[in-house]
Amino acid sequence: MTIHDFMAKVAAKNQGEPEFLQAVKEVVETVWDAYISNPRFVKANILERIVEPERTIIFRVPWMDDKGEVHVQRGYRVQFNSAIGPYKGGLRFHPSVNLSILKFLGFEQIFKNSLTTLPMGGGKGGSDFDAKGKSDAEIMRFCQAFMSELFRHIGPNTDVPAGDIGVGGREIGYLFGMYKKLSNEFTGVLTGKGRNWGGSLIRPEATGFGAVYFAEEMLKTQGKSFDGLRVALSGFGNVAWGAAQKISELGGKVVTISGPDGYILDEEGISGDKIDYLLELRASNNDRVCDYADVYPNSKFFPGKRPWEVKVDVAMPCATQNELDLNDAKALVANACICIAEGANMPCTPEAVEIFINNKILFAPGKAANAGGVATSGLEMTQNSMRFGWSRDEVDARLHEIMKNIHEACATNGKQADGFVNYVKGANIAGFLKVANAMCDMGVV
Ligand code: NDP
Ligand code: 2IT
Repeated sequence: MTIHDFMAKVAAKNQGEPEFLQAVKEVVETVWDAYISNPRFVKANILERIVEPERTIIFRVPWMDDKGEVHVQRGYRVQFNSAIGPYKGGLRFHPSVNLSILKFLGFEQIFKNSLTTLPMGGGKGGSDFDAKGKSDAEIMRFCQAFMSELFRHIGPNTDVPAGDIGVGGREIGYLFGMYKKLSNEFTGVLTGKGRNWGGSLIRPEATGFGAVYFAEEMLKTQGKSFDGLRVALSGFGNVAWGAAQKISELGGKVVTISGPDGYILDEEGISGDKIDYLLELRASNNDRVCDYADVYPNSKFFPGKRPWEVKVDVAMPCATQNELDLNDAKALVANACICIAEGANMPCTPEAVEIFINNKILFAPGKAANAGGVATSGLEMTQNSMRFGWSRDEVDARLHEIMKNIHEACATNGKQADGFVNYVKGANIAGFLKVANAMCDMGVV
């Protein structure tokens, strides 16, 4: 069997799922040698088993809007792999959600969760619900309707969902409330919970903080730090917010954020109260970033454009998949950008990644760089099991340590003969080996 034959078989079985095939191809190409040279893996047919979700649940979600009109969305939960722990991964509510996107996210989650060293399998779910323009009551009713089916498929030792695009603290509250009512149990079945009802300190900031900690480790390998560097962020959601905080704290200057409508360039730096304003912008359910320029008139809005044309030292895409393409990558390289760390999941296209690696630029894939979010979800699960809560500093110190360890695992498995670290290869191999060995240990199930 060659990589080509293997991918042809996967493509034939998963037609009309481009994002899923994109994610599988990257993993298969980078782990192939480690796989094929291990007779135990090959005998157990691990690679073909690992690209097939253990279970996929698709369900109808009917809900009523404020005018009394009834709408129907589609709900999903892809329970991808439970070899090293209960399924774990976020819920995404966005009109673009389909099976391909959730399978790509669930597949990536297997390796990401493995890298955290915590006992969590991989899963992802969500719905094609569009929160834009919806009232709080409509969002509550939708979350309740979604959970009225999902609750029978999840549990603290079975599957533990969390947030992702369109699902933040407010939605987790409504989802948890409905789960608690239906199951008659107060349990750690979701993460990203509010602080007063089982949540962990630092979880809201964790993905952004973790991505910056990871980038900091990469910069250190070149004797550099964030101090004095210019940074481009995309998105203006949870991940971008956390990253902006930590970058400012470390002395870096965030000069861009973006939305589906274009990007903001703020040469004075996005720090202090401007970071708090991001929360307001996000909570407005307005789907646009341009309002920032009205509030901070010294900044400039570039409609329909992406921030990657701005000259920066570090770029951190924190919005969505495939938001940084070949031309964007070429522009960053031409502007002497030294480090790209993916806060979002798969934001760089394969062609963009190839440009970064060929130019020997520090490039961190999402499954390594953004693993701090799910790692802190894992820490939330630990605290729920202990019926105890750690302090902010304790959680932050554990998160920091986990990100340093993931960086180390990537460096060990991805170092080339010339010393350059291919973090894509390193992350995929390190994440894969643990899950593959666990699957072998458990027999053909
Ligand atoms: P949020 O919903 O909080 O924010 C998403 C942000 O991206 C919003 O500002 C959104 O704007 C913007 N956005 C959406 N589509 C586009 C687009 N086409 N161009 C530019 N901006 C866009 O989600 P998160 O911050 O939680 O998630 C962002 C990314 O990080 C996703 O890829 C997610 O999978 C990943 N991630 C999230 C983790 C978490 O813990 N939350 C953990 C690890 C990864 P708008 O709402 O206006 O569309
Ligand atoms: O993509 C991700 O890792 C997340 N959205 C967070 C998942 C989680 O379970 O905290």
